[in-house]
Amino acid sequence: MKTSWAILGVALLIGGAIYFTSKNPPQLANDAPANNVSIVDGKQIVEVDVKGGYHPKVSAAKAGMPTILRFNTNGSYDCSTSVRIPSMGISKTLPSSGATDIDIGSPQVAKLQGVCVMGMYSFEVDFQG
Ligand SMILES: [Cu+2]
Repeated sequence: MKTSWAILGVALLIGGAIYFTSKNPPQLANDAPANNVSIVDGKQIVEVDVKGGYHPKVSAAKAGMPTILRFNTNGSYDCSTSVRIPSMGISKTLPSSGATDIDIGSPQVAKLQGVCVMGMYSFEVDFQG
């Protein structure tokens, strides 16, 4: 009797381990909210990778906080390196590799839209209250 309970317990442990492992397959990480916003010295830094478009396409940030947009390029030679944020009158040509910071002040609640010079690639920073 004691042995069968022990076997059942082990079976449950293994089953549970398989269940929880299968609930979190690695590919789900791509669907998780982007973790690309950090706060350094009271400023929030929103990092956007630039290469054949903008990644992540949507970032979530805090409204009313001094904000820096940081564009990271790495062997990027396509038109996404010519980035524009029309609502702020920002137009910037990024180096093919490096980090380019743009201070955008403390935006209020808004969805900030950025596009490449041709308008084919876009990204959004969602400033939330
Ligand atoms: Cu383009």
